[in-house]
Amino acid sequence: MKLYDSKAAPNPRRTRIFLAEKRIELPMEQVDIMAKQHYTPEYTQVNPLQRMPALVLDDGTVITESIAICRYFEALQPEPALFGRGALEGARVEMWNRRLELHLLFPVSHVFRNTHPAMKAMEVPQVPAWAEANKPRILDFIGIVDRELEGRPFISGDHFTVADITGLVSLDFMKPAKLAIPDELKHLKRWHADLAARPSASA
Ligand SMILES: N[C@@H](CCC(=O)N[C@@H](CS)C(=O)NCC(=O)O)C(=O)O
Repeated sequence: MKLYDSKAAPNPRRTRIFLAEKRIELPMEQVDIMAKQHYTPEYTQVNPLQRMPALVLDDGTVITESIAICRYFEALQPEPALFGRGALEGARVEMWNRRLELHLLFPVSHVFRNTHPAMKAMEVPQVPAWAEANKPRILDFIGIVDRELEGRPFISGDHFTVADITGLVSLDFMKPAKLAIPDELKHLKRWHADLAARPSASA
């Protein structure tokens, strides 16, 4: 089994944090995005979409999509439960993970990819106006998340889950996208700091 990883990129980081929380160690191979290693014929054969992460099983089966890889390991090693326990908790985790992906991780990614000079060769064409259109949506959404977090430690309830991982990675990704978290979002800042202090955050 081998995980194709890219150290600086947010989606592979979601998978690495998940594995660290489960204390699962895997052989990893770095794919350097800036050196465009993911466009090589060798990697394109692994993932024709030329994206990371990608997990290759011993029989050659390839699993891509960071959350699909996380789900695979959740099924292999259910503890600690990171997708929730039971119908309601599972639904809440799925709801928050999707909300955080759709309304935070993807918009922040649009801002980064459409403004950062290093992404020019990978985001063709770069559309700065699309980055601008996403900025107010991000602020609106993190305001909602801030209000939700009042009175609960984690985004889907009392337990740390994969939704918190998506939250942490998205909020950290705001920095290279040159987006600031407003100071008045106290609950969001407390959540962010707590998640960043977990040992898995440095995975
Ligand atoms: N939805 C995919 C997204 C994968 C993805 O876009 N990965 C980025 C790194 S965060 C990538 O490989 N980018 C290469 C490129 O844009 O050329 C997932 O969750 O794994």
